[in-house]
Amino acid sequence: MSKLVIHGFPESSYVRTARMALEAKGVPYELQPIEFGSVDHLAMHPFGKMPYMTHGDVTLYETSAITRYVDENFEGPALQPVDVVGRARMSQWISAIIDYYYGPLIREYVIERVAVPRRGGVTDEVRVAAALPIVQERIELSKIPSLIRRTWQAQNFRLLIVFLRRFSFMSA
Ligand SMILES: N[C@@H](CCC(=O)N[C@@H](CS)C(=O)NCC(=O)O)C(=O)O
Repeated sequence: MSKLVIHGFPESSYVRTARMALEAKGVPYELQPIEFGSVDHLAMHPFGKMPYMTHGDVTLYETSAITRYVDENFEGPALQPVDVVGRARMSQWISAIIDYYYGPLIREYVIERVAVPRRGGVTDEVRVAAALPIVQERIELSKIPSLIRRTWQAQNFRLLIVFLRRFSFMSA
């Protein structure tokens, strides 16, 4: 069987989520960098993002599609609940993380505080200060720690990535 390849850069939260699913399932894979915006990249991901996946004839983009494929195509621990309500909650959380957490935690906070200075820029402290109360409020609203304790499934990869990055960069 052909090797599964995740195309993207290791720093990306989305790439990490796909890789965590592969690691949890015990599926061997390769990580290959992308020439961002190239004809080859856009041929595989028409919206010009990462990651995308290739596995034999199967090509996929969108992290949720990749993690679902990995879960359902390979042996190993299940990454999705078996019951209907559990799966619906998983989708609810994936969607909520993308819509309500990713922006303030990663785009407004981590990227501004960490990635911008690493690239030689200057952090926009006003932007960071505006993001912090939103982040705090959303953490409190969502009772996230109890969610993480209860299950070890696909939605938690996204959560963990977002929160690990937030916490590891907290003092940056
Ligand atoms: N909906 C996509 C989003 C992927 C995404 O936004 N990836 C970011 C990396 S963290 C990206 O490619 N950013 C580069 C850019 O927007 O130019 C998914 O779930 O895979």
